[in-house]
Amino acid sequence: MAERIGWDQALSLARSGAREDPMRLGELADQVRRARHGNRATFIHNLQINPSNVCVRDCAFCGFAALPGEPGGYSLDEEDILGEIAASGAAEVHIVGGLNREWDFNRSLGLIARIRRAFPQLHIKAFTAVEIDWFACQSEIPVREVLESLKQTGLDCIPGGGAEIFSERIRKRLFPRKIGADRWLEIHETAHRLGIPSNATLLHGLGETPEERLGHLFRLRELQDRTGGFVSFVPLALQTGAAGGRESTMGPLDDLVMIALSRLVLDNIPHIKAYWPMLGLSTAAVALGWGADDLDGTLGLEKVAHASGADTPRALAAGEMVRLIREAGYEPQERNGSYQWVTRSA
Ligand code: V47
Repeated sequence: MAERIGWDQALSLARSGAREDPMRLGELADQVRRARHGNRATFIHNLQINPSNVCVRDCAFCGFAALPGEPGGYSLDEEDILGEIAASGAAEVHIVGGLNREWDFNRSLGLIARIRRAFPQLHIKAFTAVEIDWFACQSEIPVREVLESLKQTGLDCIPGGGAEIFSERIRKRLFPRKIGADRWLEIHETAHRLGIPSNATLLHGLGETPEERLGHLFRLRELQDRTGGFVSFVPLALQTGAAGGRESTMGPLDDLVMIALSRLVLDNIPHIKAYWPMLGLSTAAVALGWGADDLDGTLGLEKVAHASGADTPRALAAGEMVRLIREAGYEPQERNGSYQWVTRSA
């Protein structure tokens, strides 16, 4: 087996490699991706539900959230959510929302219970570490008990959101009221120890240095060495429609370099997602040759990226995902939430 990439080598790739020979970086990541996943690229028929955008945290980059009482705040009700899931026929629901006192732990747990009862086969990916922390603090229940209750009620996995960038410098400047790296990692570790798999994200474009990006990746790698609970890593490209201020150096090539670095450093996380709502369809398709092996999903009702100015479609049909993957030169494979293959009847 090839030797594991260390900090110095990763830093040299992230600094001079990315600037002087980005294609070489892409090729290295593609070799790793091909050894793991061959020519296959996967996607899932899924649906994103954002029960409420009302959030007390006020993060500078987020165009989705509204402070309590601010115009534009909304809260869905359970009947509507169940109706949306039924209408979608999705294999997976991804639930993520703001920190809203109306959506406390009991109500959120009740939502999972109702979804599980109505859709026994549905893969339920719900509540970021930020929301889990909020539930625990508001209800004065330990994180472990929050996660145990969610698991018993029907939660399958927790999404990777809320990690942003593991840098105290940037957290203090842009999201000072949100949990930091230590707490985010502690919650994921607790989930993994309870047998709840999870994903991880990194939000790039916030003015972070190559060292800060790599610091984030290496902390994830270290936790994964100990638990093995991360299934997928999702680099999120900052959308600036609402918040403004993406660095002028940011663009598709930087997005691809981020994906390549992720594939090279995170040798212990099986999947790297090219999240098309934020990357754009063309960059997401090209990213399949830079280390990514999965395009997330059809994503009906996605709101977080689009509220922050993403100009990608709101959702794609499964057929459109197949076409996108095929036209990029890969073999499309629909999957379920556990990355098992799904065969669609014509
Ligand atoms: O937590 C907020 C980010 C996340 C912006 O686990 C922004 O499978 C870019 O986590 N520009 C939610 N990003 C999305 C997310 C996710 C997406 C796809 C798959 C998975 C998974 C997880 O979006 C938030 C925050 O980190 N975000 N605002 C913005 N302006």
